[in-house]
Amino acid sequence: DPKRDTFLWETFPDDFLWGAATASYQIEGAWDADGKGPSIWDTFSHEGGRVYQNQTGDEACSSYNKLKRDIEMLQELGVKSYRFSLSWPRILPDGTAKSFNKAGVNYYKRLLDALVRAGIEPMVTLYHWDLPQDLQDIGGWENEMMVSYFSDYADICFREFGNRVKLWITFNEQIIFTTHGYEIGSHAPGLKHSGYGAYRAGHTTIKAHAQAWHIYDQKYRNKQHGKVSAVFQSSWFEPKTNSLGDKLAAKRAPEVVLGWFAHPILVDGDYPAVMKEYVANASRLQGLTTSRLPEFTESEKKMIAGTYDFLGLNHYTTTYVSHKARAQPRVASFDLDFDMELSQDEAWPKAASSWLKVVPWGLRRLLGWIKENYGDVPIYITENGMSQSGMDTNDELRIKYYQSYINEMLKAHLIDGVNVKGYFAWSLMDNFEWAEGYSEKFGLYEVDFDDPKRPRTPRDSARAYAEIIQNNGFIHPGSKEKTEL
Ligand code: PNW
Repeated sequence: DPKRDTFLWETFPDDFLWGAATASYQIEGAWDADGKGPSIWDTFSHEGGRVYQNQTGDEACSSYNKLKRDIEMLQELGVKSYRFSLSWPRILPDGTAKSFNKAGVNYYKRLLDALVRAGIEPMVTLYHWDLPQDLQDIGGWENEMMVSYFSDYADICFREFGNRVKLWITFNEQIIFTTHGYEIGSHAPGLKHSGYGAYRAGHTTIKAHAQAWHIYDQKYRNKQHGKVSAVFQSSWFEPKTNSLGDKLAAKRAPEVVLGWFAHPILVDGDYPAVMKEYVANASRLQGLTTSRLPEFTESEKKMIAGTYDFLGLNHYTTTYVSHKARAQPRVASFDLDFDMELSQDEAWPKAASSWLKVVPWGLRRLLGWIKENYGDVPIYITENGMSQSGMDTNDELRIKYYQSYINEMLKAHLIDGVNVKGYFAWSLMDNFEWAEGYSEKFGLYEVDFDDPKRPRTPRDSARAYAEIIQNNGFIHPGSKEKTEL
């Protein structure tokens, strides 16, 4: 029983890629510097009433001006890789190729050069939620035209940065930015197109991802020898009770949550059968003659299937799933389409984010599920971490979180044979946590947002993570003494 397993004192393969992650809007600041255009997050946060205490990413961690210190922190941790994202409107202020902004491109070239000098391998995300505002003004991800705008942008990034980047991510967590941005409205662009917004926006992103992968494959792979994939977000889903209904609901959950975006790309170019079935049924119940979930054409399916070189996984927590008939005749909502209800256990230790409980064994089960359903695909855990609310560098629970989640990943690798290639802690430092502003802190480094200099201080967890990296896993204190003698 993985829930009761004891700690595994073992190490990872020598080439295991240890890293830390950030995202442009969450850390860079300099929101209008050197020709940068506005993104949907600039608009959304400036609007007021959208983000905790009306905070914005205008200055954030000032990473745009603190490149040296950020790299020094990565070196202190001893990571081999840094995952960061490019701000599309910094590179193309109006989103299109004709607005090419050399100053923005040069910032990322300076960052990449500094990483090369420090011997740190970049993993670069093209889209971590900061869409150029001008593209939202014509509909954003709900508009099919984004497929070609995103492809142009990806092409430019491969051309400008590809000599230094071997690991590319097209999209970070399509499920989060499409549901929160186009369905619930809690993230930019704040639209509440309930029941169809996320499906339409998601549909576009899948095609955009596939196009970008093909551009890399056809124009750059031979010269640059890199890998391209997407990052998927998924919790682990455990049945709330032993009832058949709950077990079936828990089986459905990863098929829908992870499979919505991973299944088309990794399996057959189409949505999972169970997803098509549930959305079609709920649509019918609502009186619609066509499913709210759009369909791919046969040629689109061919274009989408197999457009990955690895799988990126963001994982934070676990939820219980129970069966509940929720689809209703009058209300259309992604949340109600799958007849499941999510909850969490009061006994699980709490982070500062309401959705985040510490449940390490869920990671091992999720990795096993991925192997069972998608085969031996190389997996990078591209985000994992936990939040606290106040300023405090003494973060014992976060140390436990990292040690136990990483240990579960180690068990998945060594005992269950899951092909895990790397791990990135979220996050290198405290940053702008979207609608929660600066109130939820995920950093290995604490950032003082009241000080204009934005000083960074290592938390105890930074030292604990550095030790895991140094040992390449877990060396029993007893055996360590012996080897040092
Ligand atoms: C991710 N969930 O979002 C994002 O990639 C980061 O930018 C963000 O800062 C980080 O996780 C912490 O929130 C998530 O509900 C949002 O399980 C929600 C969930 C998971 C990840």
